[in-house]
Amino acid sequence: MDLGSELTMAIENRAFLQVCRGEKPERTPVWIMRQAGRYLPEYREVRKRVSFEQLCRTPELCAQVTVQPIDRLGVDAAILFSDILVVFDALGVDVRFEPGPQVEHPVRSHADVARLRDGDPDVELVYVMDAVRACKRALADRVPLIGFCGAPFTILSYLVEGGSSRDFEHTKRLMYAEPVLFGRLLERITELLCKYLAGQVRAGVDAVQIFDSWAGALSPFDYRMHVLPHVRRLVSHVRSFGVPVILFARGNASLLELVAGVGADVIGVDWSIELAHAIVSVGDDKIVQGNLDPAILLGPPELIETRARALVRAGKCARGHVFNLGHGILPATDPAHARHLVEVVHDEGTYERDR
Ligand code: 1CP
Repeated sequence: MDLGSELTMAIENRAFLQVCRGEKPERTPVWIMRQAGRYLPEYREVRKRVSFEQLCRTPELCAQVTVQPIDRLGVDAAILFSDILVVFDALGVDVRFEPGPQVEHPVRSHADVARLRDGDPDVELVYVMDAVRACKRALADRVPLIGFCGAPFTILSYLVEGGSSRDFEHTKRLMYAEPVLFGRLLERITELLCKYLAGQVRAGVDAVQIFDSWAGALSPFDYRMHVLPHVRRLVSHVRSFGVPVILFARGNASLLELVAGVGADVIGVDWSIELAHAIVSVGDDKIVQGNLDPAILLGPPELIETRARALVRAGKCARGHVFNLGHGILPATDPAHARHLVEVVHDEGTYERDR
């Protein structure tokens, strides 16, 4: 079933989808991880009126903040405003953002796993599907819409730790001391994520990014043995619907080779490695996304320009390059600097120069 290619034909700015599909675009496309968020005054304005949780559950407001960076920065793709942890609603797990996530009852035992609900994401997360539809209406085919979820391990780590973690003690204890339970929990989460992303595709997203934000907590051996098979299943499930999949595993560049073997259309690269080296690791037949250090946007415009131009040129050694930061934009960033970045990437990345 190929829902993707036909539905996305109408989109005006096709550069992002062209690169994801291995075609040559007119110019290097750029979007910014966490582009809708706290660095934008218009986002903070919305957040004065509603909590983060309410915002995620109000489709019209999600659409409003999803479009904000398109208007202000001129990026080539929108990303659905939501959070990776909303899937806890389908598992019957309460999470609050204060502002970091806090899970009321972390899941650490057989009994905890048995208590998880088996909710249908089309029902329990219908507000996300409605938000996708609202975003598509609000975008009116100007740019493609990226849907997303957390990768199985990253979601598991929040469930088990109960929030953010430095050393992932509870998660790793479960993995080493109770590998069968760990595997069963990852399987449950993967099952849910497959259905959840299928729902997002049906609702209209044009591409999907899977965030494995905490993959870097694992050694390559453990990532390959315990986690990779689940990621592979999720990626191939979503690709079967015909939409491109970006896989972004953060925090350990030595995982890149493994990640490249999963079969995602685009490999996200964090800022800890030179893009040129990342391209060697994954192979120059692969499409990459990344990887400017978000903190560079705190520097002066001339520095942003020099670094961005160099990165666009480095990206031309890959089969395709989606320009992005190597992690989320920092809340202290001046939006004018983010806009400057987009303009520089578009200027340097125009393919006319190469002819
Ligand atoms: O307004 C606020 O105070 C809430 C801050 C906030 C925002 C703006 C959170 C809480 N989540 C989000 C939105 C969000 N989260 C988006 C959509 C916006 C966009 O990209 O434009 C996306 C894609 C995410 C994804 C997300 N949430 C990740 C993966 C990306 C990454 O940064 O690695 C993770 C790990 C989360 C968990 C989360 N949600 C919120 C916070 C503060 C965190 C991180 C906490 C931690 O460090 O563990």
